[in-house]
This record gives sequence, structure tokens and C-alpha cells, in this order.
Amino acid sequence: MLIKSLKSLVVTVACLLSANSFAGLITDVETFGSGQKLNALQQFSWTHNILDQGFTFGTAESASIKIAFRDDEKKFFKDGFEFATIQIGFVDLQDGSLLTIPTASWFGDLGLSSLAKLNADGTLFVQVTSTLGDFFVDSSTLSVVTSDVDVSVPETSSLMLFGLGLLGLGLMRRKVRA
Ligand SMILES: [Ca+2]
Ligand SMILES: [Ca+2]
Repeated sequence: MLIKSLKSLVVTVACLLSANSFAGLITDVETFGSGQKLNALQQFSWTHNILDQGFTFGTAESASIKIAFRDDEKKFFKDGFEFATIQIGFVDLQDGSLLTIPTASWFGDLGLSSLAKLNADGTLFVQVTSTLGDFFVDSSTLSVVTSDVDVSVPETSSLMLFGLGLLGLGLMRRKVRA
């Protein structure tokens, strides 16, 4: 009985430890009403801001972005080729300008310079240009993995010590009984 309750205690402590992991995830979604229509050579830009999601400067470890595209394709008359240029950040050699066919969602990881920008001010500029064809930009989702400083570390350690202490106590009692 005692061992059983100790086991559940250890499991509880383990759960607390994993809940106190150092990584966090911030998701910032920008939607553009019923979709922003882009005709040939038109541009559309927006800025993600993760400060209002409780972002702490310098804690972004990695980030990815998903842009949802939708073709304006008519039912009977398929239009021609579609190309979009995606620019992430203002001057960003690593992320560069990416050419994509804007008929489905585009997904990409942010490069170091965009990550540095996020860490510096919590914002990220994104711009889409219709290089060819016409299509909709429906939404943009920025996901940032953060290494938030864990203020509950001392608490976790004492909980673990408490758990280990109880475990030791239980083992001692078991020895005495045997
Ligand atoms: Ca935001
Ligand atoms: Ca089209």
C-alpha cells in the first residue's frame, strides 16, 4: 500500500518536472478577413508581434512560419501559372526571398537573422509579392519555441528532494518489515 502510494507520488513528481520543462511555444496567427487578394505584381505585407503573447526578449530558440495561400481558380476556367515571392524580415540573406506556387500552404523555418530580429524586438516582417498570377493570402501563423527562464526551479528541486526523501523512508520501512 505504502509502496503503491509512493509510486504514484514519484509519478506525480515526474509529471511536475516535465510540466516545468524549459521550453515554451508561442503561436501568433494573423488572419486577413476573407483572404487578401493579390493580382499580378501586387504586394501585401504584415508584421507578426509576439510581445502581446508574453514573449521575453532573447528567449526565441527556433521559429517557423506557415502562410496559407489559396488560388482564385475558377471552376471552369483554370488560370495560368502562379508564383509568389515571400520575403521574411527586411534584409535577410539567410531567409532570402522564397519563390513558391501559392496554391496551398507554405511552411518554412526561420533563419538566424529573422530569429535575431524576433529576439531583439519581438516582431517579424513578412511580405508576399505576386510574381505571376493571382491568388489569396488567407493567414500567417508564426510558431516560436522559447527557452523561458523557469522561476519555479527551486520549487521543483525541493519537490524532487521531498519525493526522494519519502521514497527513502518507504524503502527503509520495507527493510525493517522484511
Ligand atoms: Ca501577436
Ligand atoms: Ca489564380
